[in-house]
Amino acid sequence: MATGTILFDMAGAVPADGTGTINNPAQGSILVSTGTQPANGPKVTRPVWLFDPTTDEHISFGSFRMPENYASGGTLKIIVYNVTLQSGTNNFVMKACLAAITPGEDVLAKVFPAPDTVTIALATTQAAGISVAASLALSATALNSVAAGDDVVLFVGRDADHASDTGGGDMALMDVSMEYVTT
Ligand SMILES: [Ca+2]
Ligand SMILES: [Ca+2]
Repeated sequence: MATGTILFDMAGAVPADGTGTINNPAQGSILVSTGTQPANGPKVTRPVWLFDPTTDEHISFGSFRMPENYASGGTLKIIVYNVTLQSGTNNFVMKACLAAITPGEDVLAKVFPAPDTVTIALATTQAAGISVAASLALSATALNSVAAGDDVVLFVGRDADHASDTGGGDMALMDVSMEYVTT
């Protein structure tokens, strides 16, 4: 047993298509550093996803095949930042879960189980653009009985209308990976 890690490509994420109920997309954006670049190098430039403060928004990573050495678990390791200056003490609330399809199972009508949430505490009057790391150990329900070799889609969203999601302005998602227990 060891810890396996799956890295998700931020540029490869897919926004929700806006159909149905609260199936709203986050906005993809390219963040360019305002700092002074080195004489012989570029500006730090990266893809991020921006999540609204009041309306739930979502992206999906997928699909990927669960590694053959997957045994159990699934803990998301996340880094976000606040796009705007915060007023007082605030949190972001994120939500996530997997849809796992075992070969032989119907693909077209697949649905996600109930997602899990994680509350991400920000510093008091946190300045804009400060990165915060968070961790979400997905429950058995949110893991959707995933097994080695399954096809998997991971969704990540901001639970913007959650009572604890008091953070002002957009939440920017920078990084997502998933750790699991190997065979
Ligand atoms: Ca919600
Ligand atoms: Ca909110």
